[in-house]
Amino acid sequence: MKNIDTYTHVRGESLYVDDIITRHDTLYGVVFDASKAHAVITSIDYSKAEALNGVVKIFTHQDIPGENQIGGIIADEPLFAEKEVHFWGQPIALIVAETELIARKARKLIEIAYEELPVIVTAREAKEKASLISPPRTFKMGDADRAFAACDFVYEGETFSNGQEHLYLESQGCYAFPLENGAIKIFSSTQGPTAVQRTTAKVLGVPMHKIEVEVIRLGGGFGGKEDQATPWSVMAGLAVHHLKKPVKFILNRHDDLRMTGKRHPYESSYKIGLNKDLKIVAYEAEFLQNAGAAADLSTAVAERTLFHATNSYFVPNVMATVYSCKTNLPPNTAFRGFGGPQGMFVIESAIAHAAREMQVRRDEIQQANLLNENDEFPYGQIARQVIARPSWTTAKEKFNFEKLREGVVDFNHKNDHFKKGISMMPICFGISFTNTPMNHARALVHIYQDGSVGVSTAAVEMGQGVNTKMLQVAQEVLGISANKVKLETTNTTRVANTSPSAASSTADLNGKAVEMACKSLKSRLSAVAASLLKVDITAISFHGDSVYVNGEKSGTSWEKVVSQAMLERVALSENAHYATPEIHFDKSKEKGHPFAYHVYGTAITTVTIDCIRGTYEVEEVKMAHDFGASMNMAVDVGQVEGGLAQGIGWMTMEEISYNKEGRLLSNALSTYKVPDIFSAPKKIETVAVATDGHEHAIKKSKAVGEPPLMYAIGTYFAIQEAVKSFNPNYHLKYDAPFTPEKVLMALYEK
Ligand code: LUZ
Ligand code: MOS
Repeated sequence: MKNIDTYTHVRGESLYVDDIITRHDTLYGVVFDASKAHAVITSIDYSKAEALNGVVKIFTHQDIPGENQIGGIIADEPLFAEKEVHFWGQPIALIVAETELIARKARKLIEIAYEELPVIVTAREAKEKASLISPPRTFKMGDADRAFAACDFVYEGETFSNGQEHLYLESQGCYAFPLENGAIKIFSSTQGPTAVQRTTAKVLGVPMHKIEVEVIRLGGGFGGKEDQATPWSVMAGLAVHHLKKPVKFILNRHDDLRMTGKRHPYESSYKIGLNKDLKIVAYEAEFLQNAGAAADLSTAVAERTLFHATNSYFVPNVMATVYSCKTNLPPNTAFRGFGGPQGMFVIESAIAHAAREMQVRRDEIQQANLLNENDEFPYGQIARQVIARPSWTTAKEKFNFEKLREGVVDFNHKNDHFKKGISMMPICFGISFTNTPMNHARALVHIYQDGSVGVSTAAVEMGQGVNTKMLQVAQEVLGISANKVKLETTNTTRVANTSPSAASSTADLNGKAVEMACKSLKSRLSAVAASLLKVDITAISFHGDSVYVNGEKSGTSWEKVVSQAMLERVALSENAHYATPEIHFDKSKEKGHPFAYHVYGTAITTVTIDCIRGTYEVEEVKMAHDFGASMNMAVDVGQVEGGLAQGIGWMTMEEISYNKEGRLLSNALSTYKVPDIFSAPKKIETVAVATDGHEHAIKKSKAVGEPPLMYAIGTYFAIQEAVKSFNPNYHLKYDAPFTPEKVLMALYEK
């Protein structure tokens, strides 16, 4: 089935926040933000800005009736700075004016003076100064120290992976307007409607029922709107609360780039111990996460780094520690993979290091250590229905890895100025929010009296196709055609207390709830049909808008049964709640069973570098992916290819840069390069690994949002292979992104 949004997307008719028809008296907001990364505010003078014709009011922390606090996990983040600022771009005030242009002009008229404080930009510096968001955490299995002592080979090294800008096409924004009796409705571009509702209520000091949040769809989220869509909506809510007028507030790209957090940069170190048989016996890693100036989701991201520290490998002795380091950058946040990619990059680096020293191929070490059934993860979960080896073998055989590799070797013999590199990259990603209490969702399904159906869930459509999957679930359970089902907007008054659409879990959690609601409705309608047709209820089924009796089509339609149900006063609405079974985690022991299941896969990447220029092309990426029993290959392959492209950006070209004063230098698309059609692989091939899927996945169709991003880690090592074959003196570095500039330096390194 095609994504149900394709028709309105290509016609430009899909609605986003900025497309909502505005009321005639709508006002516009612009943020006034800090122009120092760490400083005491010694004075602010708003008088000139306030005097500008068309400026309605400038809101600061003094206008907050409730709490000036928006921290989700740790209460360490004010909505508006009070006496001090902690990052460049930190909101200080919201200017509300008759037009956005006037508000922008007013911003330039605000006079502020600072007394500067020392700025911390890197995680290492923060750790040295004991500037931490929370105490470090360690996952431990076996006895790494003892194991290292007995290893044939032990290597140590350091790695860096940079942050990444989400660059959702639709920047952050909202439209808020007053309802009656002090209630406020906010249209928000958020992955987390409940977070917006809860935080707005807290800041305004009103009950949550006064705040209604509605999400039509997002022009991309990628984690950047899991937590960081909230402040803008809260600010608009605050203005509506005081002014009793609608306020529209959409960040322009410059403001968005400067003020919002990104993927966390990580400075890490590793120690890997192997035996002659290539088995990894011990692994130790220390991750320094650059959290920025407030916690945001950093502690959860850090936790996922530990969960994925050993990627798709079984290592019997592990010690992995993560520090969430507090720096003076915008608070870094969720980004597709959520700390997992950062963790996996480190063990892949350690393997590359070991392979070079031991004079074996990377893939030989990788293959020797892939997870097997019943292996234990360092966090205590026993690996079941493991697809690590099947995906590896499928990739190797289907894509004829040995032949590809020989082709690369042959090419490199024959060419001096171009070199090729090839890599294998297995992935293993845990599905569920690592925070067990978040793994639940609800659905509200109405069957209208004409037989058409409306489905509301907590799922936010952000281009990933979740609405299409929800529609498929409803349609298949009820046995009706797709055009009878409509996916409603995501709204906190219809589906309350939602977890954000995140963690690759949205289709599973919400799909299971839709399935439960539709099953209940179907059983009620089956009873109606049975009495209508005077047969036993067990004989009834629904297919293609018709009632079937013992598998034979009857003359009775779906519509007829629904209208009969109305006459008999049978409830045609159902609300269902789903919570993932089995999962648990004990943070005091750092052991448990946090994931419903894991998603596996293996990618083969080939690159060609131009050894005169340092430029390169990703020739082809071939992936054997564990879709389970995919319910929609078009949507799922779209996620695989999109995730891969986004990961390639992170690994090769996207270079976030802050100066020593904590000012973002890569603050526009002229200074921050994202992948375009020319940097995408020339050829992408995806095959499904033959598996049955998992019962905790919706219709056994496994989660697909985040895992494929990590295939792109293979690109880094393919480039590294190519560099090595040109320059045998190149000393391996693990410093992502591997930009053409760094490639050039590596090619001519002595
Ligand atoms: N968000 C979150 C996530 O709150 N918890 C998670 O475990 C997670 N994982 C991936 C992406 N977003
Ligand atoms: Mo996410 S990184 O699943 O919001």
